[in-house]
Amino acid sequence: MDSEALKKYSALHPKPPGLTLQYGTAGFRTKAEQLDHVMFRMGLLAVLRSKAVVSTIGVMVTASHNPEEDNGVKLVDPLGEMLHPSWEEYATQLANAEEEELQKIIIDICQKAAVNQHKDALVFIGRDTRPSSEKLSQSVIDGISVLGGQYHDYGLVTTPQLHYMVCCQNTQGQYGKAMLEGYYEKLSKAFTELIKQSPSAGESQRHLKIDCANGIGALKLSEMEPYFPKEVIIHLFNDGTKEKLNHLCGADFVKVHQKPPRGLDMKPNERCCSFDGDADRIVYYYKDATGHFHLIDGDKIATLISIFLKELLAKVGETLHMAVVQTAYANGSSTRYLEETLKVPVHCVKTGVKHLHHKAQEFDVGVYFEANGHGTVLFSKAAETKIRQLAKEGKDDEKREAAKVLENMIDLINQTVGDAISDMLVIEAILALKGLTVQQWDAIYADLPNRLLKVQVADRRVIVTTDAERCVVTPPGLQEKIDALVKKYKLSRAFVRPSGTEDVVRIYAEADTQENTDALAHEVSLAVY
Ligand code: 16G
Ligand code: ZN
Repeated sequence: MDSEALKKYSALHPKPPGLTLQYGTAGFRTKAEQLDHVMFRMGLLAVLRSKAVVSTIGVMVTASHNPEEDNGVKLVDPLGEMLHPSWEEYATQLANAEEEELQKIIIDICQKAAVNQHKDALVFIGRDTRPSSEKLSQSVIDGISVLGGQYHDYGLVTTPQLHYMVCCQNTQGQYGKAMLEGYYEKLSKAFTELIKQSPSAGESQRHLKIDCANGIGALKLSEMEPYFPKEVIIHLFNDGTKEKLNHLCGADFVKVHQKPPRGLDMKPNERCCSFDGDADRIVYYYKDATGHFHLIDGDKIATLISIFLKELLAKVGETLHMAVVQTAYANGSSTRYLEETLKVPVHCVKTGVKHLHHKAQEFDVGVYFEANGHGTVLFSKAAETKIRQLAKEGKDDEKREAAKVLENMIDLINQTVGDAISDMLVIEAILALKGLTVQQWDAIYADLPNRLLKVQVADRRVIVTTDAERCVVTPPGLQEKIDALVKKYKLSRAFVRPSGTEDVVRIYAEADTQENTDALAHEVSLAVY
């Protein structure tokens, strides 16, 4: 390490005095003007991580669904997963180190994590469309360069595209080519194959309206559109040319407010969807003939995908175990439908993609979705090999055809992380193959009314939870109060948890009617104060 160069460059990216930040569920996220030093230092950390695991590491500059003025950064591990939890602490230490401690902290990390300084380092960088992202990604590059790392800057990409590139690079192309064209070609080839087999193939056009949250999704969908089969027509709204990123639009806005985004003109029964600002989340919705808005969230997406995959797995007849992973926010009706009607095991884990992804890896086929629309499907290596083999050599026609559909699904799904573009194509293919309208999909089960509230408390860390955040351990007595409130209502459930991204405590409630749900959420919020 060239300590003079480190000092010199670090001084160009000074840490605001007194500022401390934490590598949270989604990396660092705050006002963009506070992040320059964090970006430089995450460039340093990416080099150390790359040397430690002797693989390419990703750095994504984005603040997802946050307001345009915010920004953030997260590291992507070799197979496209989130940074390993054991390194989150190093990220936090490095980000908060005072200028003069920086070198010592780097040496400490190298020792603790057995980083071999002599290894090469390669870092892939991507960024979203925020005005601050370009300059901040230059600061990441400064950090990488000062420690002698190599980098490839993909420029503007969706978060899941960067995860995909990192995975391709580290699997020597087995997952695909580490290039945007490679991503577009792989996904659209699988999609086209699937659409070809739908009962209405070639007969009618399929239209979909997409709210791109004024973010990166619009750019990347425009690039990909020429690859789509001609019967699929997408209409892009909120493409970022007129309005601000995530402002009154996008998947988070639609889910939280349970209403349509601004800037998308919706006719009755038209199928519409919203991406979030970095295109790793998606929700669908439509307006019925009476003008009533229907949200189809991550839980209903998981259900649709599970129904489809379960049928195919039954047809191929191998013992491949499928499970669904959800969080406490999953609507009770979705869990009941999956367990009781579809008879698929459901597991509940803590909020945050890394927890869902980790759990889903335990199964042959692991479907995971957060209610907010972030999710994907993971196929074990063994399941994938079996399916590809059956698709090639299966004796019986029905079995082989089912295996071929599954094989295309495997190629269409971005298994590294939830991906709005990939999820959208998966959903469109399933709806086409099953001949389902958006209303029929919505009618698979009826959501229980639900309410999400947040309250500001003096210190959200006093609330400690267990049982995948469904039960409060401290402060003592709070869980008993919640239990007593929940008992007053039918089909009710409620929980509280400290947010991992904001300084608030979140409250979730569901019950038989919206009125009861709102009353329950309100009563629980009073108990939290
Ligand atoms: C982050 C998570 C998201 C989770 C949300 C919860 C990732 C990539 N993102 O955005 O999955 O739903 O945090 O936020 O893990 P909260 O802790 O503030 O409720
Ligand atoms: Zn996002």
